[in-house]
Amino acid sequence: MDKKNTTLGEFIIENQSSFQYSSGELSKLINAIRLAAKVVNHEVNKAGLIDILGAAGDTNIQGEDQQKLDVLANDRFIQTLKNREIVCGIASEEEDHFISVNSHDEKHQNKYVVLIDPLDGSSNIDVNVSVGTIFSIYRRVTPIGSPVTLEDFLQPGINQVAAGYIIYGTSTMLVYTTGDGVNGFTLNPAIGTFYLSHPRMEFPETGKIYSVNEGNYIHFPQGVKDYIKYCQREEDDRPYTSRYIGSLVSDFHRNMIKGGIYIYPKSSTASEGKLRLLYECNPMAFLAEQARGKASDGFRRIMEIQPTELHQRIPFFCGSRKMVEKAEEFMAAQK
Ligand code: P6P
Repeated sequence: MDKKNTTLGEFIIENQSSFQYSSGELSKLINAIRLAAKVVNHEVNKAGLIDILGAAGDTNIQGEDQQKLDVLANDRFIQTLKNREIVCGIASEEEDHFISVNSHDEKHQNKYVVLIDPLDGSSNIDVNVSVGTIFSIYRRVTPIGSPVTLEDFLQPGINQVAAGYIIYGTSTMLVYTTGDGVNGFTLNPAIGTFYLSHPRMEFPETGKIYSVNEGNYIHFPQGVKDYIKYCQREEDDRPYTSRYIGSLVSDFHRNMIKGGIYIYPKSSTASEGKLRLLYECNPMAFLAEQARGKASDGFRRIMEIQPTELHQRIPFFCGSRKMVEKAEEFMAAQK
């Protein structure tokens, strides 16, 4: 059932049967994320009015200033997921280590782990630019009945059972996949209900938008420099348009609707790029592929990369399939 104006709750129930092997726990998990999204949306929308703007004074494991709102978003999502007793483990981009959720599940019977970037793009909060939450869900790989381990989190992206994002923009949307296409739901804040507004979202096969922080141009690999110059050349359907919001979820969302490519490459100042494989690249890659787009590190399919640590970074090329393939050609040809 993908008729517009279906509520997210109805959609989850109608599509329950398509969740492979799910006994309803995955549905409960998506519902928990829906609830946390509404709470965080409320806080994001009034951030300018109460004292939750500005830095929280702490720094996260990445050494980045933690904005108060991303600390709040982190706490809300973790608490909501813990309370629903559906997951056995949670890893957050804002936390040094994973959290074993055994408060009531003393027999460790829950089978899902969730990885979350609670508020991506949080440096944009104080300037009122859209930010997002990114989530990624796996089935645990260690035996049910035993405490969750790091191995349960260090899985390749192809093992994801669900992934999605919430974008807190001109409207608040929840966009997610369980492996059967990508669907977008828009929140009606007056009644707190998400409605199916963008059924079966797909990247156009190609596009005319490229999203990269060109301020780092001199530090980029030659292949990325050559691709940027290709985008800017006056020939065929080019020059393309440069659009870079500085918020992955927002750039990804616009490019999925209009067609485009997002690139965060490695550079002489960031040897593996900036984005995290587990918290940002794998979930966005799952969505991209489910929306007939593509996601690589410039050479390898993102979802086939075997993670080695929770917070590892990876170069990221993602968007319309033909644009990613063209960028990969320049990466392969670079000296
Ligand atoms: P830069 C936000 O911090 C983020 O992780 C992505 O959401 C965004 O695309 C990127 O970093 C922006 O990084 O270095 O261009 O400011």
